[in-house]
Amino acid sequence: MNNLRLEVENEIAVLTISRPGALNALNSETLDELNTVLTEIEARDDVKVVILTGGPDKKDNPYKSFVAGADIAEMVNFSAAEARAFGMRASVPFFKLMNMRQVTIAAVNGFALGGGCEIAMACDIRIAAENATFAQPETGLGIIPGFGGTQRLARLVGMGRAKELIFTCDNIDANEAYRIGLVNKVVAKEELMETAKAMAAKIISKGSYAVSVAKAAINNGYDMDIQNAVEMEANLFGITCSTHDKQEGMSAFLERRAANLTDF
Ligand code: CO8
Repeated sequence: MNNLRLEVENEIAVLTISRPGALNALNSETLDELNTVLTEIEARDDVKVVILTGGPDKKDNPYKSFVAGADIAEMVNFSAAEARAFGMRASVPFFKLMNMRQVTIAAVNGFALGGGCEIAMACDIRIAAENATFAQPETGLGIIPGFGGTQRLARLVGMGRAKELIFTCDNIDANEAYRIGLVNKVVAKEELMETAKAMAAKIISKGSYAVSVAKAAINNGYDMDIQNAVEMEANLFGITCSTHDKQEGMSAFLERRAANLTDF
């Protein structure tokens, strides 16, 4: 991989987008590498949580940029057909981040602009360093957010705030992103990775299969009517009741001992 680094430790995969000369902007090669590596990770039983972050810039500053958007130099001469294909090239790995059985956490270590904000929004959870900056600057470039931003931002922060951010291209800081519900947590930049890893470890300590089924229930039910969504939840609840972990988890509670949850 030219633009991604993968490190796996303690069932946590840290996936770092690394294009130091372009503040980790997403080009076609990076999107293809992302798709390949997420497909590989999804098949691994030794990875329960994926933390996505950005590598240092060319001056080796680790807190400059998460992802400064889609690669403008690549997009500048796109035809309509090429632009659509580029959008779909991102859509596939972004949906993997959203729907893969592993939990995905964006550790936002600086600029999360345009496609950078959009890839963070495709993750299950976002933790921001206090210096992080979020924006959807696309309309200022004469385009619209095309990696899911018009849809995921409205779902996360509500339609009014999403419209304001997309129409004005305003930058917002990490605390404002937290206030409007765009990020789950804001921490000192030096504590970003340890906070993300601590949250990952807490999630891994729960029933991993149950967590992945809960993720599917939340994702699948979100756009359904409440009646069908709750019925779908009941079906998935039934499936979790057929597992080793359910027997072990409930028995351990009744026997006043720690549970040994192993399903994934
Ligand atoms: N694409 C390509 N190169 C970039 C990008 C980018 N998005 N962002 C930064 N770079 C490059 C710069 O060109 C520069 O390269 P070089 O050193 O060779 O000149 C290098 O990274 C460093 O950047 P700066 O010198 O500009 O660094 P500053 O600290 O002065 O500024 C900023 C940092 C504010 C982040 C500035 O770089 C900036 O504004 N970047 C662009 C941000 C932006 O507009 N992002 C949105 C892009 S559009 C998008 O993401 C659309 C997504 C959906 C596409 C759907 C297609 C179908």
